[in-house]
Amino acid sequence: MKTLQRTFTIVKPDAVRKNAVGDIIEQFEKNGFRILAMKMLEISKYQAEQFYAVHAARPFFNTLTDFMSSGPIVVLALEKENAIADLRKLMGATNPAQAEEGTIRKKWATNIEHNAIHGSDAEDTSRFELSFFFAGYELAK
Ligand code: FUP
Repeated sequence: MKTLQRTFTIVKPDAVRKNAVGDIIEQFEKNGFRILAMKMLEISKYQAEQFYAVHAARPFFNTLTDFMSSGPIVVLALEKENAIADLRKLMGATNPAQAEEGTIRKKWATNIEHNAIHGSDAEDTSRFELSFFFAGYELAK
């Protein structure tokens, strides 16, 4: 029996500014992810700080939250078998200089700060991140 898993992703402001939204969503679909929910929105600095609270003590927290509140983002709930690990693989390394050929960050990221896409890294973070951006009814499918 197939065990479907859900994960959460953000097309970040840099990728939206590069008109990369369509290409990135196409890559999700071509790689077997089902789109459960999706929306485009802007978040405030405070909302970005809440979302990235786990990184509050890191030196890049201020620039990260400035960047994430600098323009529109697209948030998606995705589903497939092994979704969390498979999305991380499709995204590529955090620093695009280390990202493998064929990954989204290799193609679209500018640098480690402006790296095109976010993806949940574990089951607990995916639950938190999905519920941060989507209400229960939007995922009840
Ligand atoms: P990832 O899970 O690959 O997005 O990477 P991390 O959780 O380590 O970092 C979260 C975000 O912080 C990155 F996507 C970009 C930003 N960051 C920096 O701006 N500078 C760094 O040195 C590391 C991460």
